[in-house]
Amino acid sequence: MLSLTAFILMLNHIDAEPDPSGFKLIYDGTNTFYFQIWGTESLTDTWDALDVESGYNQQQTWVDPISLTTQKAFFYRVNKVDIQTPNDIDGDGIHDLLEHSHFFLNPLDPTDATNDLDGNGLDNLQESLIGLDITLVDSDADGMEDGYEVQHACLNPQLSDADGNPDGDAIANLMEMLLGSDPCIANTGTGSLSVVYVDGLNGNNTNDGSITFPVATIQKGIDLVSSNSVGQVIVAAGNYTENNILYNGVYVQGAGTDLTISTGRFDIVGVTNAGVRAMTIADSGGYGVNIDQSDGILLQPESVR
Ligand SMILES: [Ca+2]
Ligand SMILES: [Ca+2]
Ligand SMILES: [Ca+2]
Ligand SMILES: [Ca+2]
Repeated sequence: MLSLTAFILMLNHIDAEPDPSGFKLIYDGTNTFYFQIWGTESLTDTWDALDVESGYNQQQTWVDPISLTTQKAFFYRVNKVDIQTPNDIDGDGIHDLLEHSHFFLNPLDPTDATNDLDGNGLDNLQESLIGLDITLVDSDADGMEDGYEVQHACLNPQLSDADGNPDGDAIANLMEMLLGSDPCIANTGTGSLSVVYVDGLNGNNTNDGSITFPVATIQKGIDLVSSNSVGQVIVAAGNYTENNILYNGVYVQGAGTDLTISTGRFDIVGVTNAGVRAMTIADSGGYGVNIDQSDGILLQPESVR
């Protein structure tokens, strides 16, 4: 004998009617609540989670995908849940509303919490607990992936901190990532990683390139870093009209758009892991940057014109 019973909990209004394609629940939606639908074949059994439905201020219909003809006695229960305090029907740690709003998550499947949808090294549960976007490799779009930022406690995956320097060693966070050094531990001495300062106005190419005694041209800065191995050339605001040749592992960083302006050319040929950023590269009559047969090149001038 077929017996269908709808249990109505905390709902203002609900209709239940048989439907050839399955048992149908019709209820009044609301913007401030969502609904969990549970079912069981026997009131002495545990309730099984059947679905999560969002509210809306209109009549909602939910149809059980199991057809009536194959259904034995069945009982339904609808729970109304405040969207401000969502539950977690599958108990995987990711709340129902987040799962319901992303088609690739299933509020009834606890295994999707351990997937890493965007492949950034953090699984979906870790991202949801931190409040990161589980669809974005780099939630704050600062060039450093979420997983990298979480692994380094001095970085903030929800704040654009590529230019920050929490270890106070003169190498900005993004540069540390690209150079393979730890952004949270100051690089002491020159070692294999060096920083050379360039100041077109106050520098002199006979200087050592320290912050106190900067060199005058970008190329001199590149040459000094390259002679040491890898590192960063920090170029002060000003106009630079030289042509430059970039080498492996050297990153040139200006003071920002329209502050550091290069009207010379950057030749990046046969180079691995190098870059130019935070400066304006103006057209010097042909092209500002020539990249050829190179790999891992970061080119992030604010404007190339
Ligand atoms: Ca969940
Ligand atoms: Ca992820
Ligand atoms: Ca980031
Ligand atoms: Ca640093």
